[in-house]
Amino acid sequence: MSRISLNNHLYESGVSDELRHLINDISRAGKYIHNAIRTTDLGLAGSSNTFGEEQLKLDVLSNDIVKEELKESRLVCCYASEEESSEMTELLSDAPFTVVFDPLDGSSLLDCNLAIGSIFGIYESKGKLMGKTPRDQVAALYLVYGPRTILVYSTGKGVHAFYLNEVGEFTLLEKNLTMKDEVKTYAPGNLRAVVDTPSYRTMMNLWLDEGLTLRYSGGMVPDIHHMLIKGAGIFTNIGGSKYPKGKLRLLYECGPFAYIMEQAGGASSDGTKSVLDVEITDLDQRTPIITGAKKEVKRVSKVLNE
Ligand code: AFP
Repeated sequence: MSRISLNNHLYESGVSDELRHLINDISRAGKYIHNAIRTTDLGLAGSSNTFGEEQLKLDVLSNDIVKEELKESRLVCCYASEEESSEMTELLSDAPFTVVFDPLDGSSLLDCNLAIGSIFGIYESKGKLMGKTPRDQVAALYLVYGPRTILVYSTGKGVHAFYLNEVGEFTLLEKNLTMKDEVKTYAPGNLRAVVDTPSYRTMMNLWLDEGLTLRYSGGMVPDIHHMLIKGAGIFTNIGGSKYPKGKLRLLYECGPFAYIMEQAGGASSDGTKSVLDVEITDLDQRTPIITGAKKEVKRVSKVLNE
């Protein structure tokens, strides 16, 4: 039998039992979210998140689903969610992990039926994240909900992808996703910043002149997943006047993806250093991000700093 389940892959990779159980529990949340996307109406919930953004019923439901699984796991001391208040919530004080997550990233793309995702970062620190960096994560994973639902995880031993099969099990799709030092596609986020950030316009013009192909959906999860599957590409979301540090959050979006991208042999940068080395000072903090093929991340950082 050639089928390899997520649980078996974690086990065979020597991941600790506790972390394996937690990742399995998070993957179960992903299955419920997968189902909710297909069955819940797309209306507004009548509430807004920490950032004042209106929440869809699905944003609220996905958040509840994740919280439920984290609680049931009895392995999570504390969590912080992009959909909740700017404080950590304690679940079980002596449990080993802290989980940060964006339960439904890209939900503004839902009504157009584009791919969206969930993002998770796992820390061992019991709730104290201030002063730490995303390099302290012990695992990161994401789920992309597209024509297929795919889960990608890393526990620091490579990056591995699983698809949700017809009987509801995550089954190995590809192990050791690897970034080549090659850039055929670019995914330039927060592009409105070219208006007042001339160096970003310079970078865009370079890509246009070099004949690169645009691959940008507006969903961080599918846009970065595209690069990891193709093993090439560059993704940016950098600052301008509307979002001085770019649009994306360190804890919930950039940190987990930086961990996964660097594990796949790619790079991440906030313009000067790896996103994995950006100090966490606030749960809501944003950071510029340049991530993808190593050499290109270096070149983009240089152009943006000129
Ligand atoms: P929504 O969750 O509001 O749809 O935003 C998605 C997102 O946070 C991220 O997934 C994208 O990479 C980014 O926004 C797109 O940003 P720009 O609109 O600035 O390109």
